[in-house]
Amino acid sequence: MQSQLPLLPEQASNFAGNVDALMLYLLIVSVFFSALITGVIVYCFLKFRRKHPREIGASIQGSVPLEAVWTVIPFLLSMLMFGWGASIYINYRTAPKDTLDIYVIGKQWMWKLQQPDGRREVNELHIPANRSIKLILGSEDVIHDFFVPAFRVKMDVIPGRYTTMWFRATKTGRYHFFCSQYCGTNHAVMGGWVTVMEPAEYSAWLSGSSGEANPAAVGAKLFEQLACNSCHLSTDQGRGPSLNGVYGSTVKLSDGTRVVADDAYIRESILNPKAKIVLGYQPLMPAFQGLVTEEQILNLTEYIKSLQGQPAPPPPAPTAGKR
Ligand code: HEC
Ligand SMILES: [Cu+2]
Repeated sequence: MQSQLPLLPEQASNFAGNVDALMLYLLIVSVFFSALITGVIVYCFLKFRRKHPREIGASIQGSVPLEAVWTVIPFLLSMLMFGWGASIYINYRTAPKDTLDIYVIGKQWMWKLQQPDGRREVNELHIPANRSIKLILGSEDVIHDFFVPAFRVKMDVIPGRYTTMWFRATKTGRYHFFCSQYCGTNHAVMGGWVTVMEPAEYSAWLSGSSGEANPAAVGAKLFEQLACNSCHLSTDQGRGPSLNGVYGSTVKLSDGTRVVADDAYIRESILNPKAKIVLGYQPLMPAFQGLVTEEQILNLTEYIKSLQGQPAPPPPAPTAGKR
């Protein structure tokens, strides 16, 4: 509705309309009450000023109905702000299940993005329209923030952990994205463009990619190179649990709690395995903190994801002894 206003960027995602409507509501409430209060101040200033030096003010006893009115109306207006804001926030924080997952890595001062099939881009993001997209964001150095004004979504990108955000682009076109967390000298130029395409166009664009290595395949190689497969076999016979189907499942931990094996859990399991010990296993996995780059973690994660319900993927290392 307000998209004609040149003040606001285009509305190009599922969130944009609702965020703008809430913003307009906040604006109207704020302007209305600012004007009302200023008006009353000026009015009272003129009306009740002391007209001659001996004047004594009338004694006012208060009014219950008046107080009820100015308590209940602002209460309802602010609860509407809260409820409406919370519902947008919850929707934004809970990504639907069938998302297209794209990895985004921020570093001073560029964005590296990777499509699910492995195609990489720098400062460019191609996505299909009307498809739920989930960005999984990580940083190689300092805090950045991924912001697409036309989609009304942004998320901090923090070193040492993953953050995620999701949206559905509703209109094809090209939209600017920015780093919106000051991150050093070239912060201002740390941005790029999202290109939203028709799904068919997007598939064509993807298939035109120049045979870059698929992240799951790179991850499979790493899995051997780092000797992960000496403990993680395709069956539960190894020293570590089988990773088949672990991604997205609920893992029971030795302290009795449960955790959903998402990207953040896999990442932590690799970097700092002692943080959460799988029930029934010894804490003997070495920490890979400092030994693997963000990109390698991402590849390993993709590989582990690809193990969903497959019978026997990792080649068991011949040396894997039982204990
Ligand atoms: C010395 C044996 C050993 C090696 C090498 C090893 N792990 Fe592990 N891993 C374990 C054990 C034991 C556990 C279960 C106990 C725990 O949670 O720490 C585990 C747990 C995990 C989990 C959590 C699994 C679950 O079911 O929740 C992941 C993910 C994982 N390892 C990935 C890796 C990756 C990737 C590598 C290679 C970079 C690797 N591991 C190397 C022994 C090992
Ligand atoms: Cu930045």
